[in-house]
Amino acid sequence: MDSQDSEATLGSKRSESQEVLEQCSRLYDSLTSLNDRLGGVAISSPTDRGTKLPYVLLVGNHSSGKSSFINYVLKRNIQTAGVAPTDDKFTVIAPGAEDKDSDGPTLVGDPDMGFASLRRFGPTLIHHTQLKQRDSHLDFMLVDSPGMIDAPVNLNQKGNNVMDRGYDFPGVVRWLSQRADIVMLFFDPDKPGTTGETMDVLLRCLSGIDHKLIIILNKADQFYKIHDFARAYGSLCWNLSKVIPRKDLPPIYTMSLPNDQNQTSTLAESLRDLEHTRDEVVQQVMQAPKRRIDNVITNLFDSTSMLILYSKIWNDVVSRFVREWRSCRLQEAGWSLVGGAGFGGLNYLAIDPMIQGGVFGGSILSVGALFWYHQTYLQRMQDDLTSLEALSSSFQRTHALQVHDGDEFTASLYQRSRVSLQSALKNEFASGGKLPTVSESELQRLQSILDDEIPLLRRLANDSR
Ligand SMILES: Nc1nc2c(ncn2[C@@H]2O[C@H](COP(=O)(O)OP(=O)(O)OP(=O)(O)O)[C@@H](O)[C@H]2O)c(=O)[nH]1
Ligand SMILES: [Mg+2]
Repeated sequence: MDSQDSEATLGSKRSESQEVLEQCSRLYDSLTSLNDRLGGVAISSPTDRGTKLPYVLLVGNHSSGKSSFINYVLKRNIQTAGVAPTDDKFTVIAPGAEDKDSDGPTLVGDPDMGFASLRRFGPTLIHHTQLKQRDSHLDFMLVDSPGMIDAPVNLNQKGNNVMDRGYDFPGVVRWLSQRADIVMLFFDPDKPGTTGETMDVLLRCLSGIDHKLIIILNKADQFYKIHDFARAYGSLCWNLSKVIPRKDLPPIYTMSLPNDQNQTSTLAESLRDLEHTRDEVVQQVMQAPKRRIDNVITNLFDSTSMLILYSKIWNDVVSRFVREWRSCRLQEAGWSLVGGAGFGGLNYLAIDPMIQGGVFGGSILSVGALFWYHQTYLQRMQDDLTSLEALSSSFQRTHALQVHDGDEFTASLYQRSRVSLQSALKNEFASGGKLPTVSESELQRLQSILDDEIPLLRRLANDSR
């Protein structure tokens, strides 16, 4: 194949990938009106659907080699590397026509970049972010982060670590890792998972994203004896196993970056092996744009599944409430009818007007009292139906098969959604308006996105590689 042919094939593959991404975006948009009807919190808003370009996030201990890795991949000295804690900023390194540095407010203020919703973490964070545009061969971004330090973790009442850095560092890492296409977690021989902040971040921020996690034990050239390596590796596995509760840990890449000290190791022969691993890691990082397609499709699958689960529980709660509400209103109408008929009968029989008045007043009072009683009862019913225990019963009723089969994905969707579902239902009840529900045809439409359209998109995405 000559170069023109290969360029044409590459171009057509790119446009196929673009088509898959656009189709995902259209399908996602089609979910938003239903999401809005159900309180707007089941899936993330379309204005916060991630960055325009794919990106790789680097997190880990200070001095573990994050910035050096970026310089190595980009073959340029972009980030400052040093032995003491060096970076105190989140740096987005993006490809651009020319070299240009911008500050945090510029980065966050640019709606095209996709970092706008970082604003919620406050001005201190914004002033600890920056953008470096560099003329590079990459078609994705790299996000360098401040190294984690061994300060005691300081939690506020909501459980957020706010005081050490002046902003919620784990919250920011969670925000960035949820939207990232690859998350690289760096450790080094000195601190193989023993830094308090690293464990805190791992535990609270990186759970559920292990599919895009690349764990790296860097600076392996610093092991002078095989025992040192065994001890550090064992300690890292042990620490990780506490926060990634799976039988099969994600792979750990042991590598080293070119460095003045490389040659001093007595394990110098093994360094060639470490170089292979380093190349393998770089290869993985280069896959970020392809991972973006997978992540976008996975996100669409996840959001559609979430909306189906949300809708089914929502319908269950609303229908139970509406049933009770109808029965109350029927009873009130029945009593009004009986009162009206009694009054009419007395009137027809020309009974003493005093008695008629008494019957009329009595029936109005009793219907009023019944109405008041029902309102209190319905209010209690709303509280009961939206308690977490009742929502759990609704979940078990509406997803009996999945619960029976021990479907962990559905269980995790429920775990993630129950608190937001609870507050959305409470708000809806409090608004006092007509309670919305999801029709059978809307549910079928969602199911067909899961069963037909997403598998098709996955096939298209595979073909475009
Ligand atoms: N021996 C050795 N040194 C390395 C390796 N990778 C990085 N270094 C050195 O380790 C020091 C810290 O590297 P950085 O890249 O600044 O580490 P960092 O993770 O960005 O650190 P912070 O920005 O403080 O979080 C520098 O002096 C690097 O030259 C490696 O594989 N082997
Ligand atoms: Mg750094």
